[in-house]
Amino acid sequence: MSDDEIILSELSDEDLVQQMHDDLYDGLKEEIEEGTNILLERGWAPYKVLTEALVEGMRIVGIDFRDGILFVPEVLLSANAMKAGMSILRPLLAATDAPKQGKMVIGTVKGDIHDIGKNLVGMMMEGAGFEVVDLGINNDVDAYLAAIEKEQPDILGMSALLTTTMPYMKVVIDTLKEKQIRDDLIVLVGGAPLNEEFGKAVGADAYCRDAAVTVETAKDFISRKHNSMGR
Ligand code: B1M
Repeated sequence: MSDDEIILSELSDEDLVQQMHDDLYDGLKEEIEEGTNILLERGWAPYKVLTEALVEGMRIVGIDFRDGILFVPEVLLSANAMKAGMSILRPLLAATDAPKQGKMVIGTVKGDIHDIGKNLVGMMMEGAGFEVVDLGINNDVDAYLAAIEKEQPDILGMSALLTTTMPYMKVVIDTLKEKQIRDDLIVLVGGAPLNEEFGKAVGADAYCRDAAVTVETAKDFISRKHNSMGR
């Protein structure tokens, strides 16, 4: 061991989180796993580890990716490290006594391979008591239609991270309208380049800024659906 090697377990919480941002930046999977476990052992709530150590770290990666300081291969390593941390948190976030809420099919749209945000939404929805069917990335309209037919979900979730792929959400929603099944579903959309106006323009029920908002929005729509059925 070299003299300057950092022992993660000896760092204060604040320094450890800072170090995890650096390790995520450097794509160090094992260090991210270790840091995640240390914070959990110190009594941090899984959601706090997720948002403060992992999501914040990825936000910093995003800035340097945008500015041409980091490139795709490096960001892929960061994404892998992030996913390793998320897989430790997933069972903890999913372990819930929450009453069963409903079913959601979610997938990233055609042409888009970003899946971290979508996975996070899926994890949080499971934690809130929803059954989640994850279609993965790069879904064309037929993939969504087949899943809706097979799974009969209450909610369709779509994710897009690129300005070039987000218009595809309208293609999917317009097809649902053509097939006269649009009103059978609660359609929620999300992803960094979207906003509320875009959500309305494509005909979604709501744009969800992040995973926590998605959970609240989904619960709200499900309870409204149940109330209107009860009338
Ligand atoms: Co890409 N990428 N990327 N990328 N990447 C962005 C999105 C970008 C903003 C980076 C930048 O320039 N600043 C930029 C898009 C620019 C634009 O369109 N305006 C970009 C680009 C350009 C590209 C490529 C074109 C680069 C290239 O090849 N030259 C390429 C495209 C590939 C493709 O999809 N066809 C590409 C590739 C990649 C990697 C493969 C290297 C990797 C993805 C790995 C993976 O996902 N497995 C990657 C990454 C990691 C990023 C950034 C850095 C981080 C995204 C992320 O995971 N964020 C990203 C920068 C950024 O977003 N600022 C960037 C963390 C995650 C927790 O947040 O995904 O926003 P987010 O999800 C949030 C909310 O948005 C919301 O909730 C989530 C959790 O709170 N949400 C939903 C998301 N989906 C939802 C669905 C819902 C509800 C809420 O449904 C109901």
